[in-house]
Amino acid sequence: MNTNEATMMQQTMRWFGPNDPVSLADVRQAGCTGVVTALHHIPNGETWTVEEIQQRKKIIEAAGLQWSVVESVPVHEAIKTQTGNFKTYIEHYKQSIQNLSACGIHVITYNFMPVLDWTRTDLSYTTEDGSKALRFEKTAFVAFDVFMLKRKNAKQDYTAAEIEKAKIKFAAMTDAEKQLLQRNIIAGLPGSEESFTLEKFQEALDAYAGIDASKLRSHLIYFLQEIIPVADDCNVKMVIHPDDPPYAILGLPRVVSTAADVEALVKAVPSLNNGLCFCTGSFGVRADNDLPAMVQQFASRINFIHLRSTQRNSEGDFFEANHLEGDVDMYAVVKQIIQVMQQRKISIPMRPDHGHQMLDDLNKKTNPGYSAIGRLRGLAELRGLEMGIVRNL
Ligand code: DNO
Repeated sequence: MNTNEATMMQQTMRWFGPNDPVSLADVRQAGCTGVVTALHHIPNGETWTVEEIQQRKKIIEAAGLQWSVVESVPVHEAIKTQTGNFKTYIEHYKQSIQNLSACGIHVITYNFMPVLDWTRTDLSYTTEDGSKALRFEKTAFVAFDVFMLKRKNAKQDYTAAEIEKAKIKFAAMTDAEKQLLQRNIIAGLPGSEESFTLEKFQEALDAYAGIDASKLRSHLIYFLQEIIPVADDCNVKMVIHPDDPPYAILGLPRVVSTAADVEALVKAVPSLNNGLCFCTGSFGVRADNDLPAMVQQFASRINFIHLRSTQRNSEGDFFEANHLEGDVDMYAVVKQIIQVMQQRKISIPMRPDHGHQMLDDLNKKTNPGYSAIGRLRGLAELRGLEMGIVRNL
């Protein structure tokens, strides 16, 4: 083996646990050595016990894999709004960090997006080659917000032209289409921590009345000031996942969308265990995010990587493109990551984030974005790209 190869990214895939239609054996055959998973059955806010963690770890190791990264230990909504029992939930969170560390798991992903995790309007958008991708269509989103949810003041967030387009779209939609759109937006995509009915959803949004971006940021910083010292003590790297999409939606603030956002967190809590999950698909939706420059800027804190591309248009829509296509300059990003790994003399875990539904995936029930073959294609292409760059250095 070339010595440079030792610094290639660790290949992993997300696995949703024993009920995932993609098995651990599949993940292994895809070329992975690690998995990224979470104890999705533990209610949000409760402590992950050593017993539960060990039980899951054994299953993974019995399949010849390693539990490389936790994605995610959810942050309870009360912590984001600083209401109710939020201090108790923070104590539970600290205990979960300690327990994971005691079990030998040292990278923990989380996010701080209010109410909704990642958001799309269409989960089976047919691309030009017939494979299916996830898509965010601005007009559909505006139609949901203004005409279905009927959120107060929603109209202020859009231009008159956007509202007019949404009105026309909404009028042409069948009831089934409306229901599907609602489900896609609020019923929770895989890995999301919450799922809602329309009424409950409005209540969840209302909890953020009076919480603007600067307040939400201060709540995140408070949370970091509490948990990062614990992570320092037990050698755990906390990595925050960026907002997806990386801007405010539905009147909710979002504070992990740009380099300046991440910089503010780093300044407030400088420990290197206050780290970043570098997700190219999320950050890449904004044309003003310079991804290779961000890898360089946060070189010392990127401890988990999601590689994915999106294709934007001028209407504010985007769809998830093939991994080496779309708006993300994957060559430049991977090259920069390799440099970081060589400087730090470490291998950083990476997962191909999402994949199209293609070939046999099209006839199977798959978790949206988490098909076996689509991700296998992504992983294979990324691995080849990486090896080509490494061997050329
Ligand atoms: C989507 C994912 C998100 C992400 C969480 C991290 O595929 O990237 O669900 O895992 O936001 O906390």
